[in-house]
Amino acid sequence: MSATVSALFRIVHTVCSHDCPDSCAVLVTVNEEGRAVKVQGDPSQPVTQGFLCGKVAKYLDRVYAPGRLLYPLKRKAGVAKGPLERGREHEAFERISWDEALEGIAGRLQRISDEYGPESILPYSYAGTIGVLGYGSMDRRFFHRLGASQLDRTICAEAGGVAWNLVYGKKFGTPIEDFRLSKLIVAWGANIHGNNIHLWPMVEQARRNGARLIVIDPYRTRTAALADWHIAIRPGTDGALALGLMHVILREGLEDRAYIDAMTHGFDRLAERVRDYTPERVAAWTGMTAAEVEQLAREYATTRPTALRLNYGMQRSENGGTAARAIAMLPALTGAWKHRGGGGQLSTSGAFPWDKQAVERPDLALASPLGRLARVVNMSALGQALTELGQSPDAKAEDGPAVHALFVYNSNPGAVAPNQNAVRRGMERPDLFTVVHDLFFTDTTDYADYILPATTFLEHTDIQGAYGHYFVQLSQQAIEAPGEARQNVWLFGQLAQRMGFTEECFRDTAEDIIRQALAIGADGHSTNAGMEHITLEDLKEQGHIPLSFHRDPEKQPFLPYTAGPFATPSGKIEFASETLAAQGLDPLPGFVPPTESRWGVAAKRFPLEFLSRKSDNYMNSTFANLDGHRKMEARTSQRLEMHAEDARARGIADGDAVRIFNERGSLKLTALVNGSVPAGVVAAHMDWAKLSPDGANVNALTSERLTDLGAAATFYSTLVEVAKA
Ligand SMILES: Nc1nc2c(c(=O)[nH]1)N[C@H]1C(S)=C(S)[C@@H](COP(=O)(O)OP(=O)(O)OC[C@H]3O[C@@H](n4cnc5c(=O)[nH]c(N)nc54)[C@H](O)[C@@H]3O)O[C@H]1N2
Ligand SMILES: Nc1nc2c(c(=O)[nH]1)N[C@H]1C(S)=C(S)[C@@H](COP(=O)(O)OP(=O)(O)OC[C@H]3O[C@@H](n4cnc5c(=O)[nH]c(N)nc54)[C@H](O)[C@@H]3O)O[C@H]1N2
Ligand code: SF4
Ligand SMILES: [Mo]
Repeated sequence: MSATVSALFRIVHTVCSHDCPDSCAVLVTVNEEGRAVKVQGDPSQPVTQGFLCGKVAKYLDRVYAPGRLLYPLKRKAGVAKGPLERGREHEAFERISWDEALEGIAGRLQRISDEYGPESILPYSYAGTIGVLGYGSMDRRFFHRLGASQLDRTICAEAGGVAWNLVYGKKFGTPIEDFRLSKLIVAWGANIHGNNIHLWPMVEQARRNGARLIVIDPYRTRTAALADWHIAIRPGTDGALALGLMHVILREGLEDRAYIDAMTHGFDRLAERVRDYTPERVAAWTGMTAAEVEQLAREYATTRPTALRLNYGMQRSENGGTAARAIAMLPALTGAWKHRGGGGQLSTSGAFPWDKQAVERPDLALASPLGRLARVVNMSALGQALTELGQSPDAKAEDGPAVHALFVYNSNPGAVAPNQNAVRRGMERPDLFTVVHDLFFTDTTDYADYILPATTFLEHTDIQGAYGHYFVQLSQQAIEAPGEARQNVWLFGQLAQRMGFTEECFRDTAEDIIRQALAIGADGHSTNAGMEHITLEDLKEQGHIPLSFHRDPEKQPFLPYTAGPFATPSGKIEFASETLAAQGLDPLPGFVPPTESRWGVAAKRFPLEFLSRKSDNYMNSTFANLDGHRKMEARTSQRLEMHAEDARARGIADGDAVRIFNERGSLKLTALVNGSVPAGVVAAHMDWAKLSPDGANVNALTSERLTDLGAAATFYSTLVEVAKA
């Protein structure tokens, strides 16, 4: 909707496209000169409830930031790739026209494809925008048709996602609005205040009605500090705790037999397995007492309704997949799903069945020089992909060619990818052709041959679901893009045409692709399951429309996983997985401590467990370049949070300069002894490498080791040592 408020102002419905479960409905006020003058949360959207987080409340600082990239840029001849001083990046580049940029890039990609095969081109992208179009549409079509390597997007949620789907088949969860009805909320590896702020009013309302909040997080977040019980569990031991809770629940007969019999598969084997996980053993791993494990189990199993907010924090460990899988089984064991306000939420993304085939067109791979879908490269091992893959003399033929072109968009791997030093060695290769599409100079653009200017969600049209709620939302363009900034859809459509791809789909507009994503039928309604009541016209009018099962929650509350069959092989909720067994893996959850943990061999040299956490006032690396956001983050920015005992043992006092290091890298930070971490654990927040004292950020220390399920990144399984600098 673009309602006219007065002759002078328009209000436009947009959606915050940052990688956040809340996907807020944002109203943008635009003045008669076409300038956005205000952003506010839509009061009519039941999750947004009229407010935005601190990061996006200041969004016009980003939209109108003086540093916005406005024109295509090309690296000047003879300027080597590598870190550039902030504010002087433009000196390494020259301004060119879009025409020159598109010609130059298309020509080079063609030559690389001809010489090394199209799989030597690696697109690298993640969730700079989670709009359906921005996240993966024309770009996918382009890279499929080109025959470029496919990117396995594992950097965030794959371990937990695969785990959840092994148990339940599809990612649904307790509606966020229903958490207000809970009597016990367990935030498990979920930083609600920092990362999921729109859940907080629901938590507060539940607590006013007598609910308790338990937070399981090694770090004392603001959410943890406000909880009734903060369990500062040791990193990477959540799987053990979940198995211990099951042990107590079954020992004391607190499970829901009727639910288990009707809905689940493999219960007897699970029951046998958890017999080994006594509270005493679990206490030794987790750092809790046996009595605490028992207390948590009893409270969890006897309170109705009980909801888990399981977020992605606890699955960024080597054993994070199995941990998430074990935790996901808890509400199935106690039948918590049966009660409104009970159950749990990891993600709601499974509820949005966009027509991905139409949007991404994987069939175009058949028209590529390969004639098939290309190889898959794991984004969580980018360092290896750029420095090793296909490069050693004894590289295996089936690995495919070395990477010769890297096309980055929606992502800042120079800051967010693990094992930063390897990533940089790769991106420094003079023979690697690198294109970056972004809104600012970043840690990654310092390595680019071409930089292309991108748009904010105020400047383009997109459609969005959410991974934390059940609303379909249309984001309408509110203002003109500044300079020559262009939307992802436009960029990849243009490039396709320059490459001579004649398929009609490369001429689709954003609105065409929105219709395809909704699979609009002859009568104007979506034909996607759960979206049949939705038309594009209604979306334009209303901005947000709930999925069908969530239209009238008071009369017809949505209770996930209360009616089968489920989308698992057995049609039941799976405690035991034959899928895993067929892969030679343990069909049941079990606990193995991470190799990079206090139990691992490397702990002799690097005895501290390192949490390289997100910043509450940035979005991963986004916003870290803005002064206002930096000010909000000042308290913990460039600090290493330590326990007093660990500091004392190393002769370190609060405020001292320290060096933190392991075999992969090192950085300088300032010690902050503030009670936020237990002994044996240190923590620091992610910032831009180029804005950090010695030009590296926390990912100089993290590894490319992958999780047990989902082949995802293991940011929170990292060992380090710290010394006074
Ligand atoms: N402000 C802000 N909001 C964000 C983001 C941001 O960067 N800033 N990022 C967005 C993105 S990309 C995502 S994926 C979501 C993620 O949101 P969350 O899932 O909440 O992810 P994290 O912040 O990685 O981790 C949550 C908590 O898990 C804790 N943790 C670490 N290791 C362990 C462990 O072994 N066990 C347990 N129990 N807890 C552990 C961390 O200390 C952290 O406080 O947030 C999104 N929202
Ligand atoms: N140590 C450590 N590392 C982590 C994490 C952690 O907790 N600790 N978290 C991990 C997680 S969960 C995630 S999801 C990843 C996130 O990694 P990324 O997805 O790379 O996230 P951002 O750092 O936000 O970078 C997104 C970039 O996309 C750009 N962008 C925004 N909108 C658009 C657009 O429309 N078009 C284009 N072309 N660009 C756009 C932004 O300006 C920004 O530079 O980081 C991971 N890295
Ligand atoms: S980052 Fe999250 S909380 Fe903030 S405005 Fe966007 S969707 Fe809402
Ligand atoms: Mo993420």
